[in-house]
Amino acid sequence: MFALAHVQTVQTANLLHTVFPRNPDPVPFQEHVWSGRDVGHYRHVRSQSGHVRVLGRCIYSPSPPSTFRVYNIFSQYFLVTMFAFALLLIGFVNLSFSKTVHYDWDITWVTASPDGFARPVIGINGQWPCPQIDVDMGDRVVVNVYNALGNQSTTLHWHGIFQTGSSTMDGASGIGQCPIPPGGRFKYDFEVRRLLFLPLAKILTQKQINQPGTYWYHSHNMGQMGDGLRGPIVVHDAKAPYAGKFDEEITMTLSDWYHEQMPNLLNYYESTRDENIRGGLEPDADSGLINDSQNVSIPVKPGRTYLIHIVNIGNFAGHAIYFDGHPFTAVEIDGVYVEPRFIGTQNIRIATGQRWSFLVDTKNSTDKNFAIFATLDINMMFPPKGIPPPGYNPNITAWLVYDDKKPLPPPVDIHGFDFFDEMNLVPYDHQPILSQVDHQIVVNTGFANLSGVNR
Ligand SMILES: [Cu+2]
Repeated sequence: MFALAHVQTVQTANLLHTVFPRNPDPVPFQEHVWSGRDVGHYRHVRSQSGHVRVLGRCIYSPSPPSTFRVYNIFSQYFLVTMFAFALLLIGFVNLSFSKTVHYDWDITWVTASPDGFARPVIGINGQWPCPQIDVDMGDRVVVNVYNALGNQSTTLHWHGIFQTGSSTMDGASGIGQCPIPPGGRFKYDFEVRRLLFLPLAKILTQKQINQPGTYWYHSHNMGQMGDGLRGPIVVHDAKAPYAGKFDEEITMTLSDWYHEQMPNLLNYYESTRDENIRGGLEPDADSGLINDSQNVSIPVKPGRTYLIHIVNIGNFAGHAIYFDGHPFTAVEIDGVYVEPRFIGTQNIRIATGQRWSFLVDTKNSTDKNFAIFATLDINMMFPPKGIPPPGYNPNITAWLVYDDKKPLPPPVDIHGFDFFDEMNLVPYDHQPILSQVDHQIVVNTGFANLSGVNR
């Protein structure tokens, strides 16, 4: 320990001498010949330049008489040295526990038919749905992107990740970065933290993720997330309040889905055609998806507790979701731990971009499989009455499958929802709601019809 401290001390002192050459006393310590009984005692010392250094302490002693190094414990050098040593130590500890999660991603067109209608979708390395990113707290994420689309530029945005101090990695096209042109490359390399003192945090934490919970990534260019370029991110935390209380993890995605490609839909949405035909409403989704598919089987084992992450990776419509016979206990929402909250038989509403994590206990027997029911928010999609056109199916079914040889039962009929109110969730750290407002600024927003187009 001391040997390391000494080495580091010398380096730091030299560095300081270089940076602050006008310091009247650049020599931090001196060689003195002291007797052994002085070890640990405070003494006056005089530096080589003759400057008196008040009290010093001998902290190193081979058998006397010998040469000691005397530190002035009040010296700026000593304090800086100890501080640098602490940073070095913390940095070393951090490095030994964190890792870099590295991806090489070619963004490519893929043909897929998640609801039975085949269309080009945007995938990664020739695969679609896009892969989930799994990282642990303290990890650094490096994603080398190559735009192999040929006909569209692209970016990747990491939804919910704060990108504090790394806004150029945020992926918002035209805001944080230029879009990556076809044939272009971009290296995303980001750190996530809630610490306030950034330069210090940077030294202390290297490039770390310390936002735990559920997130997702998506293209932030040309509406491409609606063409498939999106996937979940889960930041695992060994110190989560629910750590040790679950056996396995499952991630589920929810999405609205469109048969037309996004550039066409965006042109339509921002045209007088849409205004004339539908009063400027957003284009209708053709269907809804669970896990970028429909009628998916999610295998589960009996007598287990699952941590289930649910992400709405869609474009516009919110979802309602219900697991038959399997009540949820909410433990995280949008990357914030909450006091475990038993939702019971109430329904969950998930807005676009929103994330929840639930603990769900499975049944003790494998006698039966259970339906999962999700539906697009038709109130939002078909205002003002929330009545879809005849034949429109906003519903999606999946199953918790205990035994794949047993039948997959149809979902129960639901004629109305009893939604759980998220305002009843309590943050795990009990951070109080801001209450006293000193000054209020009211900003009204609304739609306007400009040149015959809803804006
Ligand atoms: Cu987003």
